[in-house]
Amino acid sequence: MNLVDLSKEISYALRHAPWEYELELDEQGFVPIAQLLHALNESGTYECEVTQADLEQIITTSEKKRHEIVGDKIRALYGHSVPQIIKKEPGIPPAVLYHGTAHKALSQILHDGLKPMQRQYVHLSADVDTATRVGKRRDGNPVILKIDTEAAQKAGIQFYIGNNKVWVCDRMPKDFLSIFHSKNIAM
Ligand code: HQG
Repeated sequence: MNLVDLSKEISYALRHAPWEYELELDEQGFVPIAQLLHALNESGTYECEVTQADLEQIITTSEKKRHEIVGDKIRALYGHSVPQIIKKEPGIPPAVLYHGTAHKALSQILHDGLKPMQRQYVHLSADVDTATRVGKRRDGNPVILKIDTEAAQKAGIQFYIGNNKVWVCDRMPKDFLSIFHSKNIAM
């Protein structure tokens, strides 16, 4: 069983296209594990039967905690783009969060703030390493933005829990952003 491919397909099903799998997310994004396994095994994509043990192995061995099992249900912890807004649990984040992105997006972000773009929420990282990894998906030497979460909360911005490394919010106005690292600016 290729667990990376399986993890990607589960993220696709639970974040972006549950209807392609005849799944319906509840308001926190959960689906019954049995229904997900049924859909994955019906598709004929996998040579061996996908089992709950495979899902558990993905969660315990992945370097990122993307999915969560609670009782007989599973959900994606962040990254959703489905039209139905997934309710996230509010929380108090660390005083500073980070966001890694491409240099080509920087001027737009410093003008408009961070927007969710294709997803439901803006995704922020708890540490520079995580933000760098996120940013490297788009830029070999990404810009790292620093977010003053205390000032943002004072201005009414609510933060929600993704996982231990990922926090989300609805938007992040430019007032609370500063450049922590850029290839163009030595900080
Ligand atoms: C950028 C992955 C122009 C933003 C990652 C980002 C993360 C703007 C891109 C998670 C903008 C959206 C989410 C604005 C934001 N103007 N560009 N005003 N506001 N952007 O993929 O944060 O591995 O939706 O900087 O690791 O990159 O799949 O968000 O570059 O944790 O589990 O628009 O997804 O997780 O891109 O990544 P994304 P993200 P997984």
